[in-house]
Order: sequence, then C-alpha cells, then structure tokens
Amino acid sequence: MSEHPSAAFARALVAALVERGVEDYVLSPGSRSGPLAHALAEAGAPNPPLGAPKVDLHVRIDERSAGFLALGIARGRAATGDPRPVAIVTTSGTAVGNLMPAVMEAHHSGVPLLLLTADRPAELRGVGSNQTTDQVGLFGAFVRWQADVPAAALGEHPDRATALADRAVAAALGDRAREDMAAAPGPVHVNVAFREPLGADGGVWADPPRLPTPTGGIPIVVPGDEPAPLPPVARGVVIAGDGAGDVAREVAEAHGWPLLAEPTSLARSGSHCIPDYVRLLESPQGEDLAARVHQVLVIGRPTLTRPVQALIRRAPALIVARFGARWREAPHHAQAVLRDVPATWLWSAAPDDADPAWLAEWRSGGGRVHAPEGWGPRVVAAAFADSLTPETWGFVGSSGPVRSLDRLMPAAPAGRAPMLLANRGLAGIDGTLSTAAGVAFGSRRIVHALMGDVTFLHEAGGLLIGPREERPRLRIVVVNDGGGTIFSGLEHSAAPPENLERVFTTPHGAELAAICAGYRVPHTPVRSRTELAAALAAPVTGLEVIEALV
Ligand SMILES: Cc1ncc(C[n+]2csc(CCOP(=O)(O)OP(=O)(O)O)c2C)c(N)n1
Ligand SMILES: [Mg+2]
Repeated sequence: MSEHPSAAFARALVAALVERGVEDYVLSPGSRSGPLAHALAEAGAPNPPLGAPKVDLHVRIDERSAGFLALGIARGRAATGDPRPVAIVTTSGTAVGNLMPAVMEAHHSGVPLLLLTADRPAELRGVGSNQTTDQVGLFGAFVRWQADVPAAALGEHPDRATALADRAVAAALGDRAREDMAAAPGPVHVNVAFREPLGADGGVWADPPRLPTPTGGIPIVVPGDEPAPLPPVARGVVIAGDGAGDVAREVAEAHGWPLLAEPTSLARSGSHCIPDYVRLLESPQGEDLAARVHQVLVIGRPTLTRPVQALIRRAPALIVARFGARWREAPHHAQAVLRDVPATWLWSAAPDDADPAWLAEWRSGGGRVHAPEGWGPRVVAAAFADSLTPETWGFVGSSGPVRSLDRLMPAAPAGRAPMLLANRGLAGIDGTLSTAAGVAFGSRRIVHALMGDVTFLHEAGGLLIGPREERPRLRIVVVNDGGGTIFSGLEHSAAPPENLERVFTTPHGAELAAICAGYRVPHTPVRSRTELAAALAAPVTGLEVIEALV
C-alpha cells in the first residue's frame, strides 16, 4: 500500500499540532480538505489507530457555525485557565468565507483560532477550476499570521509540518512580552494546498520529529519597568468591563473605591461592588457622584451602557488596563494604557488617602439591586443569573439580555462572581448558539445560555448536531419578546410604529417549538415565574431549549 503525499502531510500536520497542544478540531465536510478529514476521523475515533494522536473532533455542516463553535471551545478552554488554539478545517471556496464572522470576533476578543482551509495546488489556481478562489489573505487584518502552504510532494520530510505547526500555534497564542497588537492571542490562517489523490490511503502515523524546545504558551512578562503604584486619590472609581477578571475587585478593595462591574467582567462581587450602578448613574444622585470623581480606572473592556461611557469620557484622570486584544484602541485621553494589571495596583493605599464617605455614598445609592416583579425579560434574566453555580457556567447573547443582567445581577460574595461569558469583541448577535455550545465543550461544564429571540433565530442552524456527534450539556433560555425590542428603547423609537417594526424590531412570527422539533431538540415553553423556575431546576442532560414567552 503506497502513501499519498497529501494524506501523509495531513497526518504529520495533525500530529505536530497535537504535540503543541491543539487538541480540539471542528470540521466541516468537503472533498479538497479530504486529507485532513481522513486524518482527523482516525485521530478523533474512540480508538485511534496505532501511533495516531487523540483529538476531540466536532463535525458541523455550516462553516459559520463551525467557526463560532471553535471560538466557544477556545473561550471555554481559556476560562478554565488552559488557553489553547482550537482548529477549524474547511474545504475551499465560499466555505472559507463563512468563517469571517467568528474570525472578526476572535480578533477583537483575542481568542486563539487556527483556520486550516484547503485549496487547489498552484497549477489549478487562476485557471477556472471549480470551487477555487483567492483564499490567500482573505482575512486581511483580522488574522495574526497567515501562510499559503504548497502541496506536499512524495517522500517529503515531516519537518515542514512541524515548522508550520510551531509558527501557527505561537502566533495564535500571542506573545505577552511584546507590545504590539499583533502579539495578542488571535486567529491564524493556514491555507493548505492539497494535490490529488485526496482519499484515505491507509497510511501509518509516524512519530512527529522531536521538538528542540519545550512546548506550551509563551510566559507572561510585564515589559519594561513595573508601573508605579496608583496615585492615591481619594475619589476613584474602578470600572470592570468584559474580561476584567477578579483582579478588578481586588484593586477596588485595596484603594477603598467603588467597583462598577459589568456582568461578564467576572468581577461583580465583594463589598465594594455597586450592582445597581446603571440606575444610580442615571439618577441625579449618580450625576452628582460622577461629577466629583477624581480618577477612573478601567479594567477590561466596558461596552454596555452610555452612563459608563460618559463617566470614562469626562474622567479628570483615566488609566486603562487589560483591554483585551483591543488595548491599543483604548480612549485617547488615558494617562496610561497597560496590557495587564500591575502587581503594584494591589498594594493598599495609605489609610489617610482613603475617604470612607465616598464609598458609602455609592453604596447607599446603588449597593442593592431590586428584584424585578411580575413577568417579563428582566424576571427571566434574574432567574437565569440565579441558576449559575461553579458547575453551571453562563453565556449571554448581545442586545437586551446582557443589559438586563447588568441592571439586576447582585454582587456575589467576594471572589465568587459566576462565570459568565459573551461575544463582546464585536457584540454580534450571530453565532451565539454555537459559541455557547463551544464553551460547554471547552470548559467541560454545563452551560446555561440566555439570548433574545432574534439572536436565537439568527443561528437556529446551530441546533444541527449529527447523531454521531457529542452533544453539549447546554440549556438555551430564549427570551421571546417577538423581535429585537432593544430598538424600541433607542432613538429610533420616534419613527412611525410600522417603520420601526419593519426595519428595526423585525417581528418574525416564527414558531420556536416547531424549529426545535425539526432539529429534534427538546423544547419547553414557559409563561410564568413558576414554570420557568421548574424548567431551570431540572437537570441538564444534553442540548435543550427553554422558550420564555414574555
Ligand atoms: C450580526 C449582527 N447583526 C445585527 C446586529 C444589530 N442588532 C443588535 S441587537 C439586534 C436585535 C436583537 O434582538 P433579540 O435577540 O430578540 O434581543 P432583544 O433586542 O429583543 O432583547 C440586532 C439586529 C448585531 N448586533 N449583530
Ligand atoms: Mg427579542
């Protein structure tokens, strides 16, 4: 039996990637990517053949969903403290273009992805071959690195696959020691030409060449001098945006400042957290407090509310840290923009600098959230927030749901904010189901996902999981208010109602129960608090949908 060059190269590439920590693969079917598909079918089987590495393989028909699934797996992995790039395999042509939304989100949120897209070899490009286009450079500025890999030749040395895997994984993980944007984690595009034959060759898995250096991520180093401790101002405020982490709470507590923490900051906890900050900032008392702020410290990337953006805009002194992959795009009037939170920020301020009255004023105005009454989107969001535990993680879609959570989630006991993730890089409503499914796989946790009806319908195809595929332990809670109601609260609401409906809120009349039935996904409609509480209390066994009709 003779080895095919394309198949041998695909095996060598997979083996080299696994050796560098890439264990999760999402694949969409196609012929040109066949060599990688055959290799992954073997490595992803319950009992891989002798010498083959073991991988977690997920197969999805729609490449757009596949891209978001990979993004979610990478988010889940990173949230468990084990960041690794997740690979996506597609065939050539429009299949590749379908990855763009997930790539854009990954670029802006700094999530490592490895796009392995198949292509025709050089002699078949630019001559009218079927399903062949200009894939090289397709993702432009949204990828950290890209390579166009020529088709493998017979008897080629496996070193080429090793070198390629080395660079791709390093570029995707980023280099925290470097200062430029290209050094943040993010997507990498490896376009691989495969020459026929593309079928399975029954070839053996060779040991990949040994690595000269140990594998794994690049150590985190704070460049240059350690920044000085924070100026000990009396009236500071800490704003924790998406991805800030618990460190934002620690900084606020060390300085005696109020903490305004968005739900996906993972810092919404402790005695200094002001959970009702949005309502407070909208009130006269909050306006007065905002006007007396000396210094604003932004950790992570806040995106949810206008009063917080206003507080940042008018800050007399502003310091920004940990803005994710977008730290270079931080507000221009910031005195300092840092990749990470320096250890010196955790040093306690001298006691006489702290002003206990300052924190007390914020606490009296916004220290407690008030539970929503009756039945509606806020009640659903509150019950969803309550359902999160250390074992049950949360994912929240864009639009109304994340803003509801921002208004009603209480502050958890210090350091115990629930794990709640979201695609806040670009705040799209696309790919939400698949990203949430990916988080369940990547974290190996149960995930509860909260999203609006339009968001659900945008990627209803994310419910499509074949009978041979592992199903995520994912409970999707859809707030069905019959369209994108966020728009009726914005400046567009002054338009004639029929125009507002047709071109903004887009009521759809879709029957979610029938959609779920079509995908054979269990669906539970709920119309009251009691029904919702019962549905949320049942154990999660696989993929299911709770539709809250509000
Ligand atoms: C890919 C993408 N397209 C369009 C938008 C603009 N957009 C933001 S919210 C929204 C409607 C969301 O409706 P729904 O999910 O029902 O949530 P609700 O507003 O009702 O809370 C739209 C279309 C977006 N964020 N992302
Ligand atoms: Mg809606």
